[in-house]
Amino acid sequence: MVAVFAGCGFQPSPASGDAPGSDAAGSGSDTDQDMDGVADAVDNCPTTANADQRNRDHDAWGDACDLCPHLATATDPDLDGDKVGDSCDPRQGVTDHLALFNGFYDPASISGWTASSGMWSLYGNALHQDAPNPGDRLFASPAAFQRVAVTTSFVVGTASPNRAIGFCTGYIMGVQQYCCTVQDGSSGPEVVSTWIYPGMAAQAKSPWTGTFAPDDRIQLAQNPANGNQCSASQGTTTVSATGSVGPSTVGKLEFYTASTTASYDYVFIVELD
Ligand SMILES: [Ca+2]
Ligand SMILES: [Ca+2]
Ligand SMILES: [Ca+2]
Ligand SMILES: [Ca+2]
Repeated sequence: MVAVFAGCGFQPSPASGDAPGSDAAGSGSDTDQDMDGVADAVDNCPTTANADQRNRDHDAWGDACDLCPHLATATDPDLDGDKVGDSCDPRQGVTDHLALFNGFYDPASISGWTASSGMWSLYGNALHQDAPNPGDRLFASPAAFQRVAVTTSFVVGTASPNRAIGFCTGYIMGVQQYCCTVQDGSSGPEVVSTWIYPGMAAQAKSPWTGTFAPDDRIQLAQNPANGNQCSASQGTTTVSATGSVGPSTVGKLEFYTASTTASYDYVFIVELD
């Protein structure tokens, strides 16, 4: 069964001005600067219209003005001034831009995403892959991206032998994609792998020292600026596998599961200018 989502996309625009919940004298009106219907005193983005007040990481900043919307931070320093916070900036000191953040709140928030196989659905503020078939995929083409660094987080549902969870960036089926996954080693231990599709040619594998079992939460990140590095993090443990080449052109993002189910929390995409 295939689920196709429709609705409006979401593009955050980091704000300047008063911090959420504050209203410095002379910096704006005392009511509703961004006229989004939420008074400044309680608006988590006082100068960015965000009537929904969505705030994935539950910090002081709403998604629409949070420089790292997936990482709860007390402050969001941004030393290179590219509006991607230091704690999530794939290239410190280089100007890039936040291309997309999607918190998977509801169907309307993933416009343009298409399930090509399996059953994907949104509920409970997460994107769920509920049918553990080999090669279940959900495609997105939110823009004609060039090189992108992608971060996502997922919770493992069920896991069977020959399992994998991850994502690929690149062009659609049959054309080269660069993938970042956690998977079993088929005949060995779990691995973090960066690889190219088609051909399944692994560029690099690293033993995954975490676990890959139901209820595990894993953050997965691909960074082409660092030789197409794939990193998997679980708590304070991070394992990386770095290939020799990175994507030169990408127009698609594909979530991918094989013989497992998962619920994805968000996707965070920085385009490398
Ligand atoms: Ca407001
Ligand atoms: Ca606002
Ligand atoms: Ca936030
Ligand atoms: Ca930055």
